[in-house]
Order: sequence, then C-alpha cells, then structure tokens
Amino acid sequence: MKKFILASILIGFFSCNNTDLPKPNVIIIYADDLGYGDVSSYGLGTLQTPNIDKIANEGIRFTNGYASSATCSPSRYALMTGTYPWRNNKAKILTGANLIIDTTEMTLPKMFKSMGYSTGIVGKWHIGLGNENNRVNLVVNNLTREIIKETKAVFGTINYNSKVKPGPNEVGFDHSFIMADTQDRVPTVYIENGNVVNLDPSDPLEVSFRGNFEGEPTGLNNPELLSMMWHHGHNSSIVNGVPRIGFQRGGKSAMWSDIDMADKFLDEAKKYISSVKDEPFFLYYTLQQPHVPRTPHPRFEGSSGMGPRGDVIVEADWCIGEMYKYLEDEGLIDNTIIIISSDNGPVLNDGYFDDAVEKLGDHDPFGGLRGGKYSLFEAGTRVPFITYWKGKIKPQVSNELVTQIDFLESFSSLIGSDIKSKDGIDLSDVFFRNKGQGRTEFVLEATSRTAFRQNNWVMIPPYKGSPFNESVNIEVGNSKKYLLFNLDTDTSQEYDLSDEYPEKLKEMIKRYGEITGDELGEVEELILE
Ligand code: NG6
Ligand code: CA
Repeated sequence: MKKFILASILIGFFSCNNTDLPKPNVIIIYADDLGYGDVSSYGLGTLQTPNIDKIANEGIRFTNGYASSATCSPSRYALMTGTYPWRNNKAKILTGANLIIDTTEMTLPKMFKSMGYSTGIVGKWHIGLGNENNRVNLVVNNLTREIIKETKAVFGTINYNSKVKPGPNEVGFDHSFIMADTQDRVPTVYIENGNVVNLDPSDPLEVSFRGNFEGEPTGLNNPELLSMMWHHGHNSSIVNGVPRIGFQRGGKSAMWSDIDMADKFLDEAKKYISSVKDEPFFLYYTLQQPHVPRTPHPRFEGSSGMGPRGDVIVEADWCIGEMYKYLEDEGLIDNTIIIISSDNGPVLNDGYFDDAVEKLGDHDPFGGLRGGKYSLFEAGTRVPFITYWKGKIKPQVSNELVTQIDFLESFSSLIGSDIKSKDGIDLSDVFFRNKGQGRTEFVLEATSRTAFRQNNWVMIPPYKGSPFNESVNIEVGNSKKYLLFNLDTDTSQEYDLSDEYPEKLKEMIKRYGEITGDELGEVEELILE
C-alpha cells in the first residue's frame, strides 16, 4: 500500500511537472561566417564584441561547440532538421536552388509549433526556395562551373515573380522575412512570406546563372561602376556598386540597400516579436554578417580599425545589444532563451578586395585553430556557441562537446515534446541546466567531405584534391593519408599522430564507417596514388 501511495505521488509529481514544463521564448541568433576567435569573450582575438560578451559571460560559453558543416547551407539544413547534412546529397552550398528540406520532414520550427509556439525567421535563409514547379532552367556557364568544382555548390533558377514556395513558411515558420541565399548572390531582394518585397509587377525580376541579360552591366565588363572590386567569382550583375554571383534584370523597386540590411533585419525581428509577444515564440534571427560583401552602415565604418570585416562584426554585435535591450524593455528578457552561434568558421578574402587581410592587425578570427571556412580542420566548424537564460542558466564556461544538430532534440525535451531527430541528441541539461555531459562523437562536414571527432580525437580521412584553397588562402584538409589529431594536447592540429597511434586510428575509422555507412574500402579509394 505504501508503495502504491509513493508510486502515485511520483506519477503525480512527474505528470504535473510535465504539463508545467516551461515554455520560454527562444531566439537563435545565427551569424554567417563568424569565427571562433571573433567573439572577444573567447579571449582569442583582439576585436571587441561587448554585447555578445555580456550574454556569453552571463550564460554558458561553449568552447567545443560545432556547426555541422564548414559551409552555410549544410549547417542550416542540419540545424533545422537535426539530421547530418551529409545524409542529404542536396545539402551543398546553394545558388538559386530549390528547397532542400522535404516539406514532410520534421523541423525545429515545426516542433515548436506543435507545442503552441509562434515561429518566425528574419534574415538569411540559404536552404533553397521553390520546387520543380517554379523552376526556370538550370544551365551553367564556365564561371559557375568553376565555382561548382571548387565549392561543390548547387545552382538553379527560381521564378521570383509569383509566390515563391515551398520555403520557410512550408517547413514550419508562421512568418518569414528573408534574403534567399546570401548577400553576394542575386536576387538582391527581400522575400516576405513568399513574396518579393516592393516588387512592381510591371518590372518583373529576372534571374539567371547561365549568362547575362542583354545590355546589363557586369562586374567583369564594367569595373568603372564598382564601389567594391571582385577578387574571385562575384563578377556578374552589379547592385549598389557591388558585383554579385549571378545575373539579374528588372525588379528595380525591390532591390535592397546593402548598408541598411542590418537595421532592416533588426527592425523586422523586433516587429515580429512585438506581434507575437503574448504567446511563446521561436525566432530564428539569422544575421548576414560577416559574410561577403561586407557593407557596414556608415555609422560603423572605421569602428573596428580592421576594415569592413571588423566593422560588420561590430555592427552585428550592436544589433545583438539592441535586441537584448528590446527584450528588456518589453519585459521579455526573463523568459527568453538566447542562443548565439555561427554557421561556419571564418574566411578573410572570400571573393572581394575589402582589406580583410590587409587590416587584420593582431586579430585572430580563427582563434588559433587550423583551417577556416570550407575546411575539415577545426576552424571550419568549431564556432562561437553561447546559451543564455536569465536567472535559469548560471554563468559557466563549458568544454562539453555540443553541436547545432542537437538543438531540435534538446529544445523538444526542454518544452516537453516527444519529437526526436535522426542525429541530434538531447543535450538540454548541458545547454540549459549547467549539468550533464555532451556528445562523445560527431561527424563534421566540409564541401561534401567528412571527418570524425571522438572525445578529444579527430580523424580526417584521405581526400583527393589540393590541400590548400588558394583563392581563400585556407587549408581545406585534403591529404593523401589518414590524419589523426589529439585536441587535448594539440588544439591547432599541428601533429599528425596517425603513425604513432595506429590502434586508435583503426578504431576511429571503424566507428566512423559505422555511422556514415562508408566501408573502409570506399574511403581508401579516395587515397591519391
Ligand atoms: C562560394 C562563394 C563564396 C561564398 C560561398 C557561400 C565564389 C567564388 N565563392 O561559392 O564567396 O558566397 O559560396 O558561403 O563564388 S556560405 O557561407 O553561404 O556557405
Ligand atoms: Ca556561412
């Protein structure tokens, strides 16, 4: 009898606890190409980010937090779905391509919606729009062929003159105000809930990756029109003096102003919050900085002393500070979880001459890690990673291994949903309760190649291709042999231990094969003669 009473109390306690689970608002602030060393609270670079630091110092600052990929679209796909990007062969850098999430697939916003949340995205999207029904054609010119070779990008063309869907609204967002791909790609317009903002139907917007529209200037042919010079790629249509990837004609009234983009996204993010603040909400606030082209608002020009790359990080940091103030003013700060992270590691010259290299000074965006964007080495995927929940999370620096794939399952568990994801794990204790353990293993991706981290060991399989991407000046992690590093003693991956620890290497190759389905033989085929 006693046992029965105890059991009833326990059941009562747990079920009551369950319905009582908190429903905090959630904002994921996701920067584009922000490096592990770019946030000053990490203590690795010299650039100052006081607003991010405040959140980092009062929340949990993760030193082993990972994006799923060293490029954007795969990382964003993984964050949204809790699925490794290398499982989806469409999850490569996208350019005007169709949506790469199946609309029947579970996503982070769908999970929030199922628990009564309002869901919104403001900022960069870059996981494709539309499907074969509103596709125009897909023919590539020599330049795009080169880019595809180098970055394994996927090109396509969408019709932007009618409602563009499926997109964010069809995979779980009630509201969307987005840039389709990146700031360096056409179309240079905002899209709100599937419609190009301010588009005049009498001046339709045409987009092509095949070739130029007759009579339109390009970065290649009209350098006199440029306010920013291209270095590699980025020499097609010119908008606001900046040459872009891809060709575009018409849609003049819809063109965005690059220098106002940060303010625009911030305003739209606040507008969204103000429209839903009486119910729990999830906002995915995806900043465009510091991806190229770096176009700070004039009030941030010169603010970092490091040229436009530093200036747009200062601008992004200011936006984060403004968002924080707004949450305070609206009385929302106590009940809002804030996450700050980045979709991949840093790059200095990513296609424009913009003084990123020349004015860097002593700053280290890579935070002492090897590689960078596009790389299988650590700087490709290890990124700033911060969780904040006022009064709930205690300030902490955590060395636990955590990844963005884990957001879906961790938030699901936090708010009492039973939705799971394919590859994520429930790290709600680590993210939000200052306890528990992180992952023991993780397969990271960089331009369609993968590497394996297990505890503090990293194994990089052999890959064909140049070890070095000359255009961006980054070691991408291709080598003729397996590489093995121990991050415990060698954070900067200088010492390949594969010959010294053959048993460890073998064990890791085996486990990596079990997860990825790559048989040892297949991987070995990649070894260069
Ligand atoms: C590459 C672009 C690079 C950047 C990247 C996407 C060239 C030569 N390079 O193809 O500038 O736009 O794609 O970056 O065009 S990401 O952060 O969105 O993955
Ligand atoms: Ca990126």
